[in-house]
Amino acid sequence: MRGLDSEQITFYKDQGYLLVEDVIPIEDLQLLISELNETVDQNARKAQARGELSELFEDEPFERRLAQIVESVAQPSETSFTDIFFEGLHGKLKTEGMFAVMTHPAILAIVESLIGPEILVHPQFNIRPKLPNQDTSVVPWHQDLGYLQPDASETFMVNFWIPLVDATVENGCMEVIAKSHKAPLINHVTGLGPGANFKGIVDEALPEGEQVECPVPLGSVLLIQHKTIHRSVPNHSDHVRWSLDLRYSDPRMPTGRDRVPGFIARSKAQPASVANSLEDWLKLFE
Ligand SMILES: O=C(O)CCC(=O)C(=O)O
Repeated sequence: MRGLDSEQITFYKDQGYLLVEDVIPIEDLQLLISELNETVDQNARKAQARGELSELFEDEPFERRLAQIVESVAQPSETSFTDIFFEGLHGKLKTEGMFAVMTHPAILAIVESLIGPEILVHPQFNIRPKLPNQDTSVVPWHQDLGYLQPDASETFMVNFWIPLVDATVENGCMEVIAKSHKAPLINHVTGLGPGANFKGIVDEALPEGEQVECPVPLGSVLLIQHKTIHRSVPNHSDHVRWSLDLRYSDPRMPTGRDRVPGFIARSKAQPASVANSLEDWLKLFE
């Protein structure tokens, strides 16, 4: 598997972001997508059994079904990730499909070309269903380091943003401020974003720099760094913008999440430390 070429590495280090096209064959995302489909179905059936949902929308495709279900019972602005429809569909999902994407050889090759052969899958990761016109999934300007302990300041992180449907400006893709990874950590305040539910950077504190919208086709990935200032824009489409955000770092460096383990995905120095399966990963939490 090839990693990044020297031109891509130079761009990423200089600009703080990089779109890499055609990284993951779409069939390699299917296990995760099938698991999510299955969970959407189970949640809908549970809600129906409780009398909270009248229609299951079984014929709707992956990118539309959850939106149709939720819209049939609530205004998008009223929905929250604590609702039954989102159980097992956001945050730190630990499944075979998630493990397969996190350890995908094409992803690890990109990471290795940036930080070498000692690779930790960082404990901070998310799966995100961003529904149409849903305030609480619109993420305001922030640096990922603003969500970590400051001891991770000097850790070089390779942060992947991976869509599970084509991500467009209309359905709420990411936006970055070019070269903002060269800024220090900026003060993050709570209560930002249209749902007032995220920590982030107020407009007055943003550094100057080009604000770049980053549509990402399915199979491609967006890379950023832990100080790159970024946000996601609202979803004005009729479907869910599903995505994952994953981070990778050198296992010898602080993660900024010292109470939660990551797992080693590759190691030349200590091959026996590698988590080779979902079970190996889950054992770290016992
Ligand atoms: O997916 C989104 O909407 C936001 C993702 C994000 O902010 C992140 O990966 O840090």
